[in-house]
Amino acid sequence: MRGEPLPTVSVIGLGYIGLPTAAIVARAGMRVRGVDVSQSVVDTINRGEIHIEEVDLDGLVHGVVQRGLLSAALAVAPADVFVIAVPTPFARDGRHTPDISYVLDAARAIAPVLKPGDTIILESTSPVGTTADLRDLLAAERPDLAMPGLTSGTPDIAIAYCPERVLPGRILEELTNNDRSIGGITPRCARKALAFYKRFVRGACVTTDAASAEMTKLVENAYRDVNIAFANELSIISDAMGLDVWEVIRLANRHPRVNILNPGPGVGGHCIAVDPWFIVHGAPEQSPLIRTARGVNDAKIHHAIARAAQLVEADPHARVACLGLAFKANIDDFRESPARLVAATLARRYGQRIHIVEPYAAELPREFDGTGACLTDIDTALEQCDTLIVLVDHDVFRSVPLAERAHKRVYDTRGIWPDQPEASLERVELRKAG
Ligand code: SAJ
Repeated sequence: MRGEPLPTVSVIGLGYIGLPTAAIVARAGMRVRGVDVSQSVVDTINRGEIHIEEVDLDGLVHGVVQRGLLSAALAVAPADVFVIAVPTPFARDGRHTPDISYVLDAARAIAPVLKPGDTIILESTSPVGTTADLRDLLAAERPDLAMPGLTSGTPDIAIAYCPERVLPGRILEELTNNDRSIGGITPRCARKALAFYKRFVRGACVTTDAASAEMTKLVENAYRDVNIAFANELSIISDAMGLDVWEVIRLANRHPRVNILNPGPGVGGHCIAVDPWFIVHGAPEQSPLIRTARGVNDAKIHHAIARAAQLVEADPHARVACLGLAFKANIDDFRESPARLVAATLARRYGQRIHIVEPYAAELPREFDGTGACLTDIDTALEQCDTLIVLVDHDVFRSVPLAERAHKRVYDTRGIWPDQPEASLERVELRKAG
């Protein structure tokens, strides 16, 4: 394999997964054409710059663009390997139905340039069966090419599913070092895709069939969602009982076979709060636990709003600092963030009393316009605010010493200050919301 000429690669979709993947493939020496529907994304990358925030990605992209290994374009061109990394959002039907139209659009764009020997790999998180749908679409568009699973002879094209499993903030490291599941429409397809990933992945690459690989990706995030739901439900129970959930979890986790995750203000991001629905949609009758976990995690956001509001109303003159808007610690991603939802709700209700601290934001998101809430820094907030609501466990918040917060009223949704004096914490049973 190593002796074979390097394949040319086309990565369709240059977002949080596609761009880092394109850059890492290019770093491994392969010539990569990235394709995106946005002219400004294409122009930015061709200047050697990036349009997303990710640790070390700027230097990597700059380097591979300068060396002529990575370029971006609006149109798909011939290549040996096509990697599809486009979004798979919900349809706008309010029923959490997966929308795979971007995947099928990408397949339609690739179809005219396909030639015998090419490999197509879908990386987008997808409902089970999507890789087969993609194959069927290509078969319809290119009846001249033998597609895998539809011919008794050797197919012209290999098609596989290989999900990413990287953590935002550690994408480059995890793209290289994580193990990968590679699911082929046929075993031969899986082997072709494996040969590609072996060129730049150091983790183990395990081959399987396409549907199992699709399900594996959904299961990983549903597993996490269910476990976070357990922690969030415990926090709501503990609030009702006047207990410190963090103390309960710390003690329970001393059991050798117990490892409870962390409660928070809800589950955010674009994966864990989304992917479980793809399972529920595929098997609605068989997935009560996964569906309920989604409900528990969504309900935790409203619980956090109710508790925070109770604290804000406890002293009508107090200035309140909401610490964090990001969907999790130490990143600048505010999309699908429970922290942002809690802070915006408080801003709408309590206006100028609300001060937002988010070191990763240059300005407040749109929904804060006209509320009177302001963006401030942690030093000013600690000087001026009497009430602190911790919504994100950014390191800069975690490191605030006790002396600077001991006399404040605190609602800590993330448990970052275990030494906060009992008297300063709101640990009362929630009034029944009207
Ligand atoms: N969260 C908690 N309590 C916890 C852990 C997380 O409330 O104990 C919350 C976070 O604050 C955040 C959300 O869950 O709001 C998700 O954060 P995360 O760091 O657990 O995961 P993501 O969404 O950044 O990335 C996940 C990862 N999946 C798993 O860990 C199983 C990542 O490996 C996937 O590649 C990614 O989804 C994806 O793209 O699917």
